[in-house]
Amino acid sequence: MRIDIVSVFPEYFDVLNLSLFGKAQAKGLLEVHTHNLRDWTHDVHHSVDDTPVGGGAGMVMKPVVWSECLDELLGADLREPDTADEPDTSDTSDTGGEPDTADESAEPTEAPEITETAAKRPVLIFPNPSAPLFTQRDATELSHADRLLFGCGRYEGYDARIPEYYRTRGVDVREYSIGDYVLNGGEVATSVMLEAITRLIPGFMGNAESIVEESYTGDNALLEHRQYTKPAEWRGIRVPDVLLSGDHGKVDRFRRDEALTRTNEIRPDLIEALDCRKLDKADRKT
Ligand code: 6GU
Repeated sequence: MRIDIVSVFPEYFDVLNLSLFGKAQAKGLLEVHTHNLRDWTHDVHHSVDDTPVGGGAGMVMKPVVWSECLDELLGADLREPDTADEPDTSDTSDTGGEPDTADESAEPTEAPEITETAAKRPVLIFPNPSAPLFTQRDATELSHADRLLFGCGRYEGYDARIPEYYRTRGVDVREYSIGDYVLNGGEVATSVMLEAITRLIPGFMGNAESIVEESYTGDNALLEHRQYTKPAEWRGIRVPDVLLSGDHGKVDRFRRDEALTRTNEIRPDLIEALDCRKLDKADRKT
């Protein structure tokens, strides 16, 4: 997977050369390129933003600077502008940035199917606090992409015509928020999404099974049960006896029950979203 990140603070991403990310690059699983948006400015002040049309506080990132940058980075991957009036809607991937919950309720069965063309199209991601929430489902889908570009906005955001335009050029453009709080720019959100996506690339993590069992994964996403290690008693607090019983059936049932009860307490919205047909009899009692 090739990853490009455009930001006015590209140094922010220097940490990507450390740890698992660095190893994945060394192994050839990933290729990360960071770019300074100001490199595409022509004025002495290297300005990337301007006042909002219609008035209001703050500054908005200029489309002209972004387009010079993105035209260059996307280059050959851009579809000709003259076919632009018919955007490709044949694939099932979410080009419109709609929340994927609608899609989930319609078809709660399988993870989104990745068609060959969808995987080959570059995906351009703009972090945006006013966009649909980025979920594990999005991370899974994007882990199959060949090429991701992140466009980190600052200030009050970026001109809305930027994502609109690149959709017409055949790019799979996404806008995502990472949560209901406001950050100063897209850099932190980009790191969060990148980590969620890249750890799902086969070979990135040592232990593939640990990915399968964790929270938010699969069709019936629950918070994970709690974990314990030895000793069985520590500072007067005992590990639940059933976990020491050696009875794998009982252990599995105990963990499943705990996952259901904890999810119900902490994230009732996830229980609402469960597909009831996938619950067994014992689950329903819990
Ligand atoms: Cl994607 N960007 C910013 N600036 N703030 C956020 C966010 C993104 N997601 C949540 N808050």
